[in-house]
Parts: sequence; structure tokens; C-alpha cells
Amino acid sequence: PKAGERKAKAERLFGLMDGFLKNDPLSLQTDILDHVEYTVARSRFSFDDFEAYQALSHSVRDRLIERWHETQQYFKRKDPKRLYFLSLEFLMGRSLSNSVINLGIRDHYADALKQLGFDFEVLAEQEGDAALGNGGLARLSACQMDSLATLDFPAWGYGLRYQYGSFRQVILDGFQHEQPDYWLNFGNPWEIERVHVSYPVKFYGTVEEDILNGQKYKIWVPGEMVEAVAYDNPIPGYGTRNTINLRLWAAKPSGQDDMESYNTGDYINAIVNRQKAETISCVLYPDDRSYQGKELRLKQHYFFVSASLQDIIRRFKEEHNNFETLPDKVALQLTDTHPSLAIAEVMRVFVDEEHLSWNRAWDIVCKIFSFTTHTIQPEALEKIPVDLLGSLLPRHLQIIYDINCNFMEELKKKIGLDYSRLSRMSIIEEEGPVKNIRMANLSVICSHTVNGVSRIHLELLKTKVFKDFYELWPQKFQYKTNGVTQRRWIVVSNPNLCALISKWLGTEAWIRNVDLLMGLREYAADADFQQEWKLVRRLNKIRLAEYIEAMSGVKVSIDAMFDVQIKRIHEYKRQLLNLIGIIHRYDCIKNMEKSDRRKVVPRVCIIGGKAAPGYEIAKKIIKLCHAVAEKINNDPGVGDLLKLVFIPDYNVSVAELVVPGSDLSQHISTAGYEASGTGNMKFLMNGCLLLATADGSTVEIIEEIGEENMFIFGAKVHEVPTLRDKGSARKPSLQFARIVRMIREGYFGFKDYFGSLCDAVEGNGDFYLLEHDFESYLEAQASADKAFVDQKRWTQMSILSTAGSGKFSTDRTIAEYAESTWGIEPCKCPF
Ligand code: T68
Repeated sequence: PKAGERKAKAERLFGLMDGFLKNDPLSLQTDILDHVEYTVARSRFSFDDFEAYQALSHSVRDRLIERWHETQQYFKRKDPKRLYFLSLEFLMGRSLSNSVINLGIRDHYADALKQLGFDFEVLAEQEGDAALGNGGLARLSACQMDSLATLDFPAWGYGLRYQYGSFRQVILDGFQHEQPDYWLNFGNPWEIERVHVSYPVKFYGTVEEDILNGQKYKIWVPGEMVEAVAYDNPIPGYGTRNTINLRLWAAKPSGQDDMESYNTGDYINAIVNRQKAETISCVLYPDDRSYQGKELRLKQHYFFVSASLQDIIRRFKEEHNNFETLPDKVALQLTDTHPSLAIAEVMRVFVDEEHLSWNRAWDIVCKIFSFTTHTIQPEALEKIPVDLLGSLLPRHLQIIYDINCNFMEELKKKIGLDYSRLSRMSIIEEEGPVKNIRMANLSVICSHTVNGVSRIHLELLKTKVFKDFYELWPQKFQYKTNGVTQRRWIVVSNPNLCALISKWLGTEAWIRNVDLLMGLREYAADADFQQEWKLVRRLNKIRLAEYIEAMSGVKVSIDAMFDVQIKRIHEYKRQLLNLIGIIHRYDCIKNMEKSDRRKVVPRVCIIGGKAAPGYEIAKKIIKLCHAVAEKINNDPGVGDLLKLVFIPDYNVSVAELVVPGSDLSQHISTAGYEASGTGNMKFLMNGCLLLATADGSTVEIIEEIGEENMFIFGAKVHEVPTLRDKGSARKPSLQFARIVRMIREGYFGFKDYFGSLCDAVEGNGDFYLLEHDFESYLEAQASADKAFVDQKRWTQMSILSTAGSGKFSTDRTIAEYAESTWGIEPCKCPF
């Protein structure tokens, strides 16, 4: 009878809701206008584009919420093993277009809006990016969320809701300036604030002992407490009703904290001090891959970990009363070492709060964590000074010491008293002026699986970064080559190409099953297909050219080859090699007979990317780019043969515009330095040709589409160490030396300022082997020119790039993780 009553009540409530929201034009228009009136609080007779965007987003959000509820209730009922994806960074970009496409109602909205006198695309442009991350790692996390939802996996993402995301890059006089990104100032319709989902997070204090049933227990008596409040961001899958959740935490003052000060009479100061709690989730740390032990950063990491785990454990305990079954119900994925304090936190909760024995707790912990490293240089591995951790999280320091002590004992039994190896594998780094916790060692020791992000990355992990661990536990080490989601990187950002692909494949099924793109190979040389392909690419180039002119005032020719390098500025990514190549091209044009200039393939070189605020060399590269651009673009003798533009404030939505409009893209890191790279995959999918080194995932791209369809150059991974050792004994490149001299001697101005840049690429200073790779770089560039002249061949290569890009979808990456790392299965919500 109880079940019957419940059903009747459910039916009545559902009836009151009038069923699910409808998607016919009239219903959509009514919804949008209602939101104009009641949510945005503008009159339905007078509202601008931004207000229309707000109302439209709320109407989409309503539909997301419906599916979110359905999905979560279904997961609850089915109780499958769930994946919790922990990442400190997510670069989600814009949500509107992606949401309506995944919900399958983009055209419905576009039609409805048209009748109201609005253009969907214009409104979509109103949205700012959610830029809660720095670069590849953060965008990968976002792409993976899209695939998790689309493949119906019972997964949740957890992250931090930074009030200020990635800084806004403003260029003044060619120099980068960083400005705060006030992304929440105009509200964020894509999140749902959960005021009732909040947890206290503790810091500082002391560890004391207590006795319970004759057993001694540690109790952490904290010195500070803040509250973590949940903000949920629905992530809809494509072609499914499943909508998963990205739960982001924001710090708020705790209701329990600091009651004492209220009696001291200093009420105002007490309030002001409490407000400081919010600083914890205030700002995203820019990508500084050399780790400095910063207290606020550590606080952020623990804040994130503690809130997420309280939430996860609470959900588990609602349905289960025995932690032994936790590994059958929960998989915890660590995105790099940033969330790896979670390991110590789970041990603390189990032992100190749930009173499990250490060994039982340890047993469970070793079965739930998997760790993916995105790092490749040993010196970039995260370390936390012992003193810092001891003061902020005293109990966690004890736990980490205990884990290490047990591990060392086990290890001695296996490898004997090889002290140098024991010390390399220890979680505690004893050498050096301060003792450090090696977060990577902690993560490897406690995770059941360690993943690299490309095949070559795993090789380097096995032979270099984690060599000692690999020898101990070879079966722990795997790789899952990264991917990108074709929903964002073709369907949303390149709608014309999307339509063309579907037309020739005769199906839209490739949007969920991207391997079908292979079917395009058949038409690669078909004249009609090529014609349509070229037209789509040309329209995208026009769109990009308009953007370039609006941003920089530079007019560029659509007939030129658009040659693009957009990514974070790092020495290892070698934007400087690109610039030296551009100067060389300029120099050649200048020194050419007028009659020979006709043979030059016109180029528009486009560079974009942010430099970390404290990374001096990277900032100088940006300045050099502007100085060179100034000279070239204003040289009347060069005209359309060569242009150089820097696109400021590179982010996801800028990439969505630039990638489809590019002919050639550069991925030219020193071999062995890019763990995977994912930009290459976005360009590949969009039919842009790659000029690249055999590094990271490019090695696998070569296997998929063939070296003859790309421009590959430079030293191979295994050659790099020897070449570096040879240093200045290598054969010098006169062309290279000439260009560096031009920079050094002030040909582009700022003579003294660029000196240190030149030092970093000359003689023994040339750590990233720019000089060594320069000649073969020029050869690859010359081959690209040659191929571009033959448009038939170029278009064929372009089609074959898209056709061969199927492997590089996060759908494949996620399916591999699900099967061989997380042990989760799809849980598809019925219609
Ligand atoms: C990138 N890493 C890799 N790190 O460089 C890239 N790091 O090769 C790979 O494709 C990508 O991860 C995805 O696997 C990063 O993006 C960071 O952003 C970062 C930020 C803070 C501290 C350290």
C-alpha cells in the first residue's frame, strides 16, 4: 500500500507540473518571455541582446534541470559503481550552444528566436567563458565530462568555483598585462546554488589523543573552519537524456567558527575577519609548473578535497553501511597530483572518524584511487614543504609519515637496503634545504593505476619519472591517449563542416560514433566533395579574418595560408622557434629579387596564448612577437606575402573561432616535453594540416593519418639527450645565428630587453634545441608551401586529416578509462 500511495502522489505532482517542458516554438517563446519578465525582471516589450541571452539561458537551464533530476534519481535507484572525477581545473568555455546541441533542440530555439526577432548566434556571442583553468589539463577535464555524459556513465565531476578564473590578457604596447576576470559579475545561469549542500572544512590546530572502548584515537582539534557550499553545473550528454553533474565548491564563512570574538565587543572586525574565508576559493593559480609551496594554494587543494570527500562519503553512507563495499561503488580519479591530499584525507576519515583499523582503511584506499599524471619533467612534480603541511594539516602530515613508514618497510623487504633507491622512492624528500612531501610518490603508491596521457608519455614515465616505481609495480602503469570532444570541436564550433560531413556520410551518427569519420576517406579525391570542403573552409577563414581585423586592425588576405600556433606560452612549446622562422621568411622576402616574390606562398602567421604572470621569458616572447609584427606588417615591400598577428586573450571561445579557420597549425615542442597535447587533435578534426615534431600524441596522429599527410620535423625523443650533451659542439646553423643576431642587435627594437631571450637559444644555453631543429623546421615549412600551391592535394590531405581523427575523441579515451581503470558501466536513464 505504501508504494501505491507514493506512486499516486508522484503522479499527482507530475500532473501539477504539467509534464516535461515542451520544445515547440510557442512553448519556447513563452518560456523565454516569461524569463525576461520574471527572472531577468525586464519588460517583455523592451529588452536587449544580453537580457535576451539571459532569458534564453534560463529557459535552457530549466530543461537541463529536468534531465539532471531524472538522471540523478535513476542513478540513485540503480546504485551503480560511480566515478568521481576530481580536478582543480575545468575550462568549460561557453555553455549555451553546447547545451542546446546536446539536448537536440538548437534548431527549435533558433526558429523560436527568429520569430521573436532575435538571432541565436548573436545571443550566443553574449556569453562569457567559464575559464576555471589554465590550459590543456583543464580543457581535457571539460572534454572528458562531455564524453562521460554522452556515454551514459554514472559520473560526477568535482572542482572549485573560483571567483576569478584565468586572468584576462591585455596587451599594451606589445606587453602582456594581467587583469582579473570578473566572470560572475553578470550572474551565471548555468549553475545552481545549493545553499543546503555545505560542509565544514577544517585547518590548522593540533592533534590530540582520546580513548574509546579501550582503543587510542587521534583527534584533530582544528584552529580554523570554513564552509564549502556546492554549486552544481549540469552537463548534458549528446543523444541521451543523461545529464551529469559538475559540482564546484565555493568557500563561505562558517557558522560555527570563531563565536568567541563576538563577545569581545569588536563585532565589525569579527565580521571582516570571517569574510576572509572566501579568499580560499577566490582565485585560480596561474599555470606555474615549477612548484612553490604556497599556503593559499595548499589550502585550496585541501578545501576542495575535504568538501568533495564529505559529499561522496555521505552519499555512499545513505545506501551502504559497510565500507568494505566502497571499492565496488566508488572510483576516485585524481587529475594530476593537485587533488592527491584526498588519499590522506580518506585515511583520516576512516581511521579517526569511522574508527576503522589502519590496515582495513589502507586496504580500501588502495582499491579506490586512480591517478593520471599530465606532467613530464621530473622537476615539475609537485612538492609540499613538510613544515607548511604540518602547520596547515597536522594530522595529514602524521598520516603521510605513517603511509611512508609502512611503504619503506615493505620496500626494504623487496629490494633490500638499496638506500639511494629507497630515498628516491620515499614520499619524504630529505635532501635539500627544506624537507618536502613528494605528492607524485604518494599518488603512485596509493593508486591502483597510474595513467599517462599518450603512449610516448607512458614510455617516459616508465624509463625516467617513475622508473623505480615501474620496476616495482609494472602492472600499475598504463596510458590512455588524450582526446577532445567532437561535439564542441566540430558540431558547436564548425557547424558548416558538421553539416557537410553528415551530408556526405549520409548520417549524423558520427557525432556519437566518431570512427565513422573514416568513411570520408572514400571521397578524399572527389572533385565535388573537395569543392564543398574548400568552400566551408573558406567561409571559416573569412570569419577569422574579420575577427583579426577587429582585434588588431590588420587586414589579411583570405588566399594566404593561415598558419596558427595557439597554446600557453612555454619555452618547451617553442613559440620562439616559430618567430625565428617568421623572421627568416621575412628576411628572405626582403633579400629576394622582385620577380621571385611571385613564387612566395602568402602567409598569415597567427600566434596566441597566455604567459604565466611570473614567467619572464614567456612574456618576452609575447613582446618579441609584437615587435616583429610591427615591423613586418608595416613593411610596404612585403604586403600580403607575410603578416603576423598576435591574438590576445586566447581562451576556449577564441579557439572555437580560430581552429576552423586555420590551414596549418604548429605543434613544435622539443621531443619528449609535451605529455600529449590536445590542440593538435582539435585542428586535425577540423581538417587543418599539422606541422609538428614527433612528440606526445602527435606520434599517434602520424600513425593514424600517415606522415605523408603532415609536415613532421626535428629531433626524435631518444636523440634529445645526446644532442643536448653535445651542446655547442654541434654543427652551427648560420641562418639561425643570423636571425638571433638581428634580434640581439635591435633590428626589432628593445635591444637590451631581448638579450636574455637570445641567450636562451644560443650555444649551450639552447636547452630546447631550437638551433638543432631549425634547418629541418624550415624544410617542413617549405614542404607546406609546396603542398599549399597544389590545392587539390592540400584539400585531400585536409579531408584525410578529419577522416583519420576518430581515435582522438575523448569518447575513446573515456571508454578505455571506464573499462581498464575505473571499472564502471553505462547507466542510461530510460526515456
Ligand atoms: C597538459 N598539462 C600537458 N598542466 O602539458 C599537455 N600544470 O601535454 C596535455 O595534453 C594536457 O595536460 C592534458 O593531458 C597542463 O595543462 C597545467 O595546466 C598545470 C597547471 C598548474 C600546475 C601544473
